[in-house]
Amino acid sequence: MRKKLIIFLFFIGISISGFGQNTNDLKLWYNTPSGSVWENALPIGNGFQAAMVYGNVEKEIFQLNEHTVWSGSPNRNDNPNALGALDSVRKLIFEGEYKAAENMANQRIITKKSHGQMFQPVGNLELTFTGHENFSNYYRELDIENATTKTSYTVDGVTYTREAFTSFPDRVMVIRLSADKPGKLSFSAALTTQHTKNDIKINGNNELSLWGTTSDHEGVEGKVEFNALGRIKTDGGTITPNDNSVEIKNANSVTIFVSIASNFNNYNDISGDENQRAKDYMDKAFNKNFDDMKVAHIKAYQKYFNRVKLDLGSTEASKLPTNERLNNFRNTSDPSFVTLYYQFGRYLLISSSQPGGQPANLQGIWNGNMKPAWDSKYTININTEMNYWPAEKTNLSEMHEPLLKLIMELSETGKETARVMYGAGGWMAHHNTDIWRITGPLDGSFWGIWNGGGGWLSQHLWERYLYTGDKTYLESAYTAIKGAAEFYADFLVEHPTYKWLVVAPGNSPENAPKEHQGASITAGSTMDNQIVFDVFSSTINAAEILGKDKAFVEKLKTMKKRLPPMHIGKHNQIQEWLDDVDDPNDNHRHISHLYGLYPSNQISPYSNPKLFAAAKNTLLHRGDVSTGWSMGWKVNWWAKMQDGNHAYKLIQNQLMPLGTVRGGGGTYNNLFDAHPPFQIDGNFGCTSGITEMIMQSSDGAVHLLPALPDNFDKGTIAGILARGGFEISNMVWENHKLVSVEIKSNLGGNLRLRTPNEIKSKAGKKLKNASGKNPNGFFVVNDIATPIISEASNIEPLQIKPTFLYDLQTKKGESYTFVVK
Ligand code: FUC
Repeated sequence: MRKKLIIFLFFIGISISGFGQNTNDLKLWYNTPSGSVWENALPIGNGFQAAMVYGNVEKEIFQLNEHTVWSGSPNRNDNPNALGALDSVRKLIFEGEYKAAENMANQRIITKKSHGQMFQPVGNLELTFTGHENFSNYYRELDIENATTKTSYTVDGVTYTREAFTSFPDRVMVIRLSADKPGKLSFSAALTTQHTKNDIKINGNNELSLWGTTSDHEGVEGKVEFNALGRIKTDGGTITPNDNSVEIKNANSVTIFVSIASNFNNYNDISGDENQRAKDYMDKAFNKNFDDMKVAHIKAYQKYFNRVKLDLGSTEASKLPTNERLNNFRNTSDPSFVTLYYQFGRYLLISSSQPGGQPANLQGIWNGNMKPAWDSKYTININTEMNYWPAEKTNLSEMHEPLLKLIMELSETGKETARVMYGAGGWMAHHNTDIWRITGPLDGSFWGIWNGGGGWLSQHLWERYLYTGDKTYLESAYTAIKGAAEFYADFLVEHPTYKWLVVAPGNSPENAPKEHQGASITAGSTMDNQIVFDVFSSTINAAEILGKDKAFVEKLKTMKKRLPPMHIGKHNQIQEWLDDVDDPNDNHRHISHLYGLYPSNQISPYSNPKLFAAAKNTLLHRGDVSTGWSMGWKVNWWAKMQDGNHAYKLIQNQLMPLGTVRGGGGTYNNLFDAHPPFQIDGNFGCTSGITEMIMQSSDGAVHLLPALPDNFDKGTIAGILARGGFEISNMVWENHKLVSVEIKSNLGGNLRLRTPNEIKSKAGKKLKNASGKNPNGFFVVNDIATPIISEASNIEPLQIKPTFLYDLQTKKGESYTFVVK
């Protein structure tokens, strides 16, 4: 009876303690298989190779991906006709002939070549278990503390277990199948694919091989060649090769190793040998012991994952399977579901973005469709940036590297685009890119005319420096940071009416005011202005830190003064465009003009309270219902508005089964974010937003507990990072009050703390009250121009919660503990 109870507790994943991040809180688990639904399957990955694990009983599927398996081949998509059309397009915009300008842009600026390539699946590893139709005791899980999956069930009194992981150190996927009685394991294994150019064969008697070439797309020939190998090790029983599969009979246990490689070297070179690579990974791994590999895998994974611990408490609601928790979340108190979702975001970033690999694309590294939505590429007018919002602050700086590398590569390819299309120096990118690092405009002018992709991305290079303080890194990224500014310095043009320097053509991503004839093309959209402001500011700051380019810095300072200020319009909103044409009933998913609130820091309750109040109205006008990633962005915005309850409401909206709210996104059973369809940006955006509810560091101070909702009345967090190299080593709050916090200073310098209640040092010493600007350079907030307020506006600052502001000089490497006063 006792034994049964223990097994029962194990299977339903009951957490014994009520408060404390115990292991069961870090599992996605289910008591039904995935069936044919991809979004029920569980993602594993090591940044290079990935799988969706279905956990089906009779026909198990591991849907395979590899990070470089993309359609097409090295190519560029600039449209050189743009240069000749630029003046005419600008003239039409300035004359208010927006539709005509858009038509001309479609003809002469938008690419006539590739609109971007597709991230494609490799194929499936399929395991068929004849006679397993009638099963009981079904259980499957994804353990995000160990980055492993497990499926188990019972047939005819025999319990079968499958474990799988994609090893970080060994670069292969390993699956171990076992039965609790000897000689009971019989199944067949095969590799399948949707690629038409393929070669599937069996090597010797125990190795499956799938070779293929990716698709031609958008007039670009598919030339990525890949090879997946599945080599099988049996304990007992027999293994027999068939045409395209192998048959295992009466084994005690079986281990399957899967390696995948392609010929991709970099965006310009696909001369690698996929077969040799796949064989090398396989040969290195195959003689290793499963348990040893698992230990090494978990150790490598936990090096990153264990850096952050979050505990928001847990309730009875947490004891149910993940799909039921998702169903219930909006109607119950299940704080540890937020913790799970938060840590799942970190799990996904570690699993889809590793140094040396491709950055997480629209679906991370998980895609089963030959023609995925939006090609599963890199949309850089929000989605790709959002993927990396959690990177630095949730202590996963290394995972940022693939994106930083992509940006460095775009700073090469985008140079030619800037020159050929716009006659400008520096580099630029439009609203999408792909593995070939295209930088031309695609999808039609409405979307593609936007040219801020390079500028926005370049801020990630600067942000990396603000968190790590690594000057050698800054030096290596400087040319790219400066290159983004050089583009704008050449491209900006004087607005004939307002005399400001504006981006033209440009747009406010994917949105258009009714007054502009349904065309998005414009001059001086608020987001473009904010991005140029940041690009210039970061370049000036970086150049001054590195002691470079005095004359260029002076030039940028002069130009910066001529950028349009932000505008508060007649509806007391932040204007999206230079003209006051916002529709308060517009609930478009992009709220690009709030880039200045988050991820940037141009809208602050402390330095420009009226703008801050206007940002709130903009958020209220747009409403809460939106696509997955848009909800993720809104969590960050409401956190910046210091409104924890509204941020929490967005988390509730996001953590709903898809289809609960009409017109909105939601979450799939495997906790993948639903745009719909699946897009991983919403997962990452929400993980970032939860951090921003607990700690912010972009507005001149380390702000502790800025936006706690009623539901997070007590909790602890450890390991998150602030700018300036400050690590919140441990923070405890209760009844919405900061009880204690330990902060490690990795770089030294002034620690300016903003807290919701008074604190003192642990030794009882009174802290110095802060005043003036924070002398710590990592906390620089660049002064914005005074906003222009419409005569029709009666905007007033909001009442914000009082806070306490302290300064403490810290020493590099030392920790400081503070307690409630
Ligand atoms: C942008 C968004 C869409 C979608 C796509 C991938 O175009 O507006 O909502 O997320 O990117």
